[in-house]
Amino acid sequence: MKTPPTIGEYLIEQLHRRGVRHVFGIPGDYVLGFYDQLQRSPLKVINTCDEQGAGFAADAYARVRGLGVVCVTYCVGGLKVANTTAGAFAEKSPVVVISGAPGMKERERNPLLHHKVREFDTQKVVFDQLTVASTVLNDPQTAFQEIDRVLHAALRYKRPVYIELPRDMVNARGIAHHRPANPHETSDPQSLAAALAEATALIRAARQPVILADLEVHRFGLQEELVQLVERTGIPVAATILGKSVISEQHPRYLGVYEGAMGREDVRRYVESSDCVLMLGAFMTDINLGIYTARLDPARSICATSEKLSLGYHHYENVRFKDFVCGLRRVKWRRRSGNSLPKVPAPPPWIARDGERITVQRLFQRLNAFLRDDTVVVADVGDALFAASDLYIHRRTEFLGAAYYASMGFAVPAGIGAQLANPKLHPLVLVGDGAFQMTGMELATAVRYGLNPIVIVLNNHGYGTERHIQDGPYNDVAIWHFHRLPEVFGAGHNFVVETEAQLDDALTEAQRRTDSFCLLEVMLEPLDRSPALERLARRLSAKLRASSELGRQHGVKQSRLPQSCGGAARKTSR
Ligand SMILES: Cc1ncc(C[n+]2csc(CCOP(=O)(O)OP(=O)(O)O)c2C)c(N)n1
Ligand SMILES: [Mg+2]
Repeated sequence: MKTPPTIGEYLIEQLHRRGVRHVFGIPGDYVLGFYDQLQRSPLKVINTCDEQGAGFAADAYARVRGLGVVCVTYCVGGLKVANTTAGAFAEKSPVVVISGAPGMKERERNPLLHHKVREFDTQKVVFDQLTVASTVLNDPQTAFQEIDRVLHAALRYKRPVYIELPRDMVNARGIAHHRPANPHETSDPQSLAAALAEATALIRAARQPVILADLEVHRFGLQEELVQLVERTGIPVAATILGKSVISEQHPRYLGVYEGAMGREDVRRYVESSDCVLMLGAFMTDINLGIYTARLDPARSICATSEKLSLGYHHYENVRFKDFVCGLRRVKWRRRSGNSLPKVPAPPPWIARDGERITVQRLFQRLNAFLRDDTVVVADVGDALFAASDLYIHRRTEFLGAAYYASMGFAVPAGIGAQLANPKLHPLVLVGDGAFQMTGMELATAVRYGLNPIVIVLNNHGYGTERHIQDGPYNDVAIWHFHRLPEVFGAGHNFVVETEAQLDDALTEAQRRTDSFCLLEVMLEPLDRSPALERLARRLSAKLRASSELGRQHGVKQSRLPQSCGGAARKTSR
């Protein structure tokens, strides 16, 4: 009889089968046994500086490759990836969190073992809230089945899962002759047929249908289906900021990013005057809806996601998102010819103006010309993200940003995850000085594993986004000497950019120096901002004023709101 694999070996085998080749994390004594198995496996361990870096990298890896893994020790490591797992949950990214834990034998009589918080299951209880499925592999009889169940849930729902591996179970053997489950869920055929018939009739009868494509089109790998649907029907397509790049932004039927009143006015007018908005995989977050300025009438919308399908006020049960999209694509359409579509404005030609100081707007105009087919743009929270919404992405799936959960610190580690997930991609990381201070040390990880991201630090001396909503000295950050980082990390290149000409030179150099990371520190005025951030800040501060007004009416004392930019923020770093 063939000896069954150990629990750790089976887990590795199943991850590998699902396309995983890298595992991000930091070991600890509760997970060292499993790290030893990883070391002897075809999966490569990527040691980051901090667990949060590993979590963000695994998230980006999952977005690019379909599944990502972060592996940490009990509580001290696990709880550090609670934030990144929350982000992966909120933005639908299938990340497997593997955590070591005290052995089952060690737990008898409830001793106070190191790293324990309250109960042995405290960490599991936390992750129950942040994942779609979780398990503690505490029984060799059920471990393989549990691994199958949890990994299936990650891929089915495109959300994170949690696997706790007690250290005395890593080398325990599971049951013999286990056959990995391969559940294949299908739509209810009648429900699917009825939904497709109704949707087809609605779209055919519509005067000006439009597709609004969002994040799930990307997560479920339906980009090609979307392109075909657009081409066969001739229906124009807009994307949300979360779904940016699900279709090439140079496609002739592409309208641009729709973000209610925050986006381009011609796109807004076109989408909102449509009598049939086909929302595919849409995630109706406040930012996607332009801080609730979007005016989309549910009565005239078809809304399909992995969780629900509604046509106007009709709801259909048991229809898989993928089957609905593929079904629509297969319908025999008469192609509409579009005459008066809003046109994505071509990036203005860029010529450096002599002696002119660089601004956010000019920086992004220049970056438009810098993007290539193999670029993956990774944007951190802050103006890096807002300004990037106006970039023109060439192919599909090359824009990664935490545009809903919006945790700072995403971009530098995510650039690492994206490049390892697909080595053909060259990351262009856009990050504010504040966000860089959170996870920028992961550039050391890029150096260690031979990666070469181009990192643009938007140095506006503080939390610029917040200055435009409500300012005070709490929005200043400590001054860093970014140009010394290559010295600290023992590799990489640094460029200080103060003028338009320096930006040109630095980008040309960065394209040549591909042996390691290139860091461009772009010196900006503290109150400079992109047109997109200007629109957003206006909305957010109005909202903030409205809620403090409400608070005052309820007798809550209002704090003083300093309007100016904090003094220290005006100093430059050199
Ligand atoms: C982890 C985390 N902490 C705090 C915030 C709140 N926040 C949103 S934007 C922002 C400022 C970002 O500063 P920076 O990275 O320098 O970018 P900038 O706004 O200056 O472009 C802060 C603090 C957040 N989104 N995430
Ligand atoms: Mg900043």
